[in-house]
Amino acid sequence: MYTQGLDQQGKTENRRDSLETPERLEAFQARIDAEEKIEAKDWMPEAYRRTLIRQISQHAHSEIIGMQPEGNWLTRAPSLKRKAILLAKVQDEAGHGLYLYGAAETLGISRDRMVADLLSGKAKYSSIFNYPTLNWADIGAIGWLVDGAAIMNQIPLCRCSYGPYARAMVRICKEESFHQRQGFEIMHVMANGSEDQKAMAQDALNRWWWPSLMMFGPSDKDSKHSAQSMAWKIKRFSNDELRQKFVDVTVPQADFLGLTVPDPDLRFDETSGHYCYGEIDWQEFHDVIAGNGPCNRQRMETRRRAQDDGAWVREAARAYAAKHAAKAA
Ligand code: FAQ
Repeated sequence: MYTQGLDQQGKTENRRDSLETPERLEAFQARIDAEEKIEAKDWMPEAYRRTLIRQISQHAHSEIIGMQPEGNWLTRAPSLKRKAILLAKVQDEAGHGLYLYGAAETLGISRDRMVADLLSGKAKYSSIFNYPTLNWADIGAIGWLVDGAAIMNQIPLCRCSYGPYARAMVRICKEESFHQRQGFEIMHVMANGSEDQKAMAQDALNRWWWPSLMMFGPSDKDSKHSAQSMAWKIKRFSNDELRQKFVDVTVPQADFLGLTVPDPDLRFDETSGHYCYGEIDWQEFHDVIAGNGPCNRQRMETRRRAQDDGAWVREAARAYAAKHAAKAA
């Protein structure tokens, strides 16, 4: 019996060895339980492969779409130094997208297919990048909160059971740490600046706090993929566990900055040693994921335009490759 796999062009091909017998599934789970890394050419259940393609490609798309909110401030950064740092950060995000597309390609899906799925709206990207960057402090808030949340979620992914994804995450996390520090430093400067600058920093925190908590995904009771992804050690912690870690780390940082977290229900619970926080607006989360956030349409239009504008580059690269292949033949 054969099942279908995706080849490099996104077409299907027969895979002789993909019969999912109970013995094979058991042996696969035993490797996972023994903390062995699964590599691209190893046998894996189809659902494991599909879960990874879904998560890694969504992650890659997030990095690429995630260049837009900060890219919005490249021409308006307040100094040459700030501009140079922001340029480097936005370029890092492009690099992360490319490593991640590369990691997903090892699972047998082509980059063209992933990009087509993003542009058609079939594939998701992180909800956070559908919010606007209205003032310079938003660049600080993105680094501090968005990259901070990304690190909290991504450090455990360095131990993901799938080798190519885990290895890509090691470098990505190092770069995200620099991003988080530069964002916190922007917030620190603004929070200690003039009254107007402090008000901008507070305004940015007010707008980015709740969307940052939403980055961790639905609460555990509503997370449809978590149980299986944790059994496969793709995810090491649940969405709520990571969200709680983020809140516990970030609230003292806001205190240090002299800023107020916009949550009247926030309080430290001595017994558990954790911060208790208010209810997330899950309706807003679902609206944004459904395409109705403040900037969804703009983000997709910009991405489609970039794809169209780059068509000549892809065409030239193909012609160049064909010319060299012909010469070599
Ligand atoms: N936005 O069952 P779960 C960054 C979807 S990179 C949109 O809990 P799962 C760097 C989820 O896909 C940020 N959709 O799913 C940067 C699923 O939909 P599906 C991205 C979301 O996969 C910084 C459904 O809801 N990071 O920030 C969101 O087990 C600054 C059910 O959810 C990653 O992608 C959301 N927030 O857990 C760049 C990390 N949350 O596919 C530029 C890797 C959930 O069934 C500037 N990904 N959904 O239609 C993960 O760790 C996981 O995929 C989760 C979701 C935790 C995001």
